Amino acid sequence: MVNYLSMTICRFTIKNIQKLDFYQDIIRVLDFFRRSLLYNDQRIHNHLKKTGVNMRFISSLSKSVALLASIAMLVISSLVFSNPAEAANYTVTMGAGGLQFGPKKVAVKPGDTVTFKNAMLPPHNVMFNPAKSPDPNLSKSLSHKQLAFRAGESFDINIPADAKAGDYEFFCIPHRGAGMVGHLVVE
Ligand SMILES: [Cu+2]
Repeated sequence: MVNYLSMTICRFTIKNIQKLDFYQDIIRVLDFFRRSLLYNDQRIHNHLKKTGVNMRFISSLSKSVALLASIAMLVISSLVFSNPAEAANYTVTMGAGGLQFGPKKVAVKPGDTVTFKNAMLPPHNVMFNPAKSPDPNLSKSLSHKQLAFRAGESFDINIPADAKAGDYEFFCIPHRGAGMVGHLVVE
């Protein structure tokens, strides 16, 4: 019963924290640990059946360790959930080697910030295209219509925590015709 419970907790926890790359290694180690315990438990069980030798104390020891392992995983997973991944900051150059954004595509997560910085051939701005986005309202609110004229001038665009995932296309008003178009992909 204890064993079944701990295995269920393990499986549930692993499923839930697998998304977070940073903890992949810990999960792998703990999962290996869990598997070896499961294997060990099976072996002890088979041995018990064959020989009739009372090895229950070893079996229960293995169960206790398995339970400890699951508790450790629960602690780790609760740490993960109470400390969400830190927000990242990305930079997109406006006028990167011509009338274009560099990079043309930036992948972000909700809560991240993108700094748009002037380089060549200003002025530039960033307008999101509501027709080419998963959320037209967010597209409008993300837009920075004010033109940046000065060399090195920059502005930040914050991705709200509840941003809908998908590909948001943006462009620079003065240079849209020249192909100054970019993509913000919210993951
Ligand atoms: Cu421009």
